[in-house]
Amino acid sequence: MRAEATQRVALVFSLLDANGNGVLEAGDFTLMGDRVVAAASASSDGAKDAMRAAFEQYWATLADELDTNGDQLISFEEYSACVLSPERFDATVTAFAEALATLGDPDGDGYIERPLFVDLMTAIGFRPANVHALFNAFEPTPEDRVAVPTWAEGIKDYYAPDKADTPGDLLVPGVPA
Ligand SMILES: [Ca+2]
Ligand SMILES: [Ca+2]
Ligand SMILES: [Ca+2]
Repeated sequence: MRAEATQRVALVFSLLDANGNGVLEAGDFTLMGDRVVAAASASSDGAKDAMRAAFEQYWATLADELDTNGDQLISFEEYSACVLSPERFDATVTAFAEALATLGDPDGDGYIERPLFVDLMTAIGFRPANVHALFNAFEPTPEDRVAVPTWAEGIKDYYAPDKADTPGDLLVPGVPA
C-alpha cells in the first residue's frame, strides 16, 4: 500500500472513531451524524435524514465487512483490512459523499460556499486549516464557491482506501489549525 494511503487509512479511522475510545462502534456514527446535521441548520429535514441514514449505512457496511471477530466493534487492525478490497465499499462511500454534498447545498444551486464547507468538514472532525487548504485546492469561483460534484468526487476519492495524490491528501494530520 502506498504511504499516502496508509496515512489516510489511519486518519479516516481516527475521524470515524468520533467518541475517541480507540474502536469503531455504532455510537460513533450516530454521534458524527448528529454533529454534521447540527452544522447544517439551513438544510431540509429530508437532507438531514439522508445524512443520518448514510452514516448508519456506513457503519452497517463496515460491521458486515470488517468485524472479523463479531464483537460489534471494529479495531484498527480489523479496519485496516478495508484496503484489501476497496470495491466492497464503493456504494456506501458514494451514498455518503452524495448525502454530504446535498447537505452542503441547501439552496440547490449546485454550489457550496466556504463557510458551510468549513462548518461541515470540521463537524466531521477535520482541522479548519486543512479544510481551507482543501477548499482552495478545489479552485473556488470568484464568489468563493465550489461546485458540489467537485466536492462529492473529492469525498469519494478521500474515503476510497486505495487512492493517493488526491486533493484530500491536504487533510493530513499534524498541521496546526
Ligand atoms: Ca469509538
Ligand atoms: Ca471486532
Ligand atoms: Ca448552494
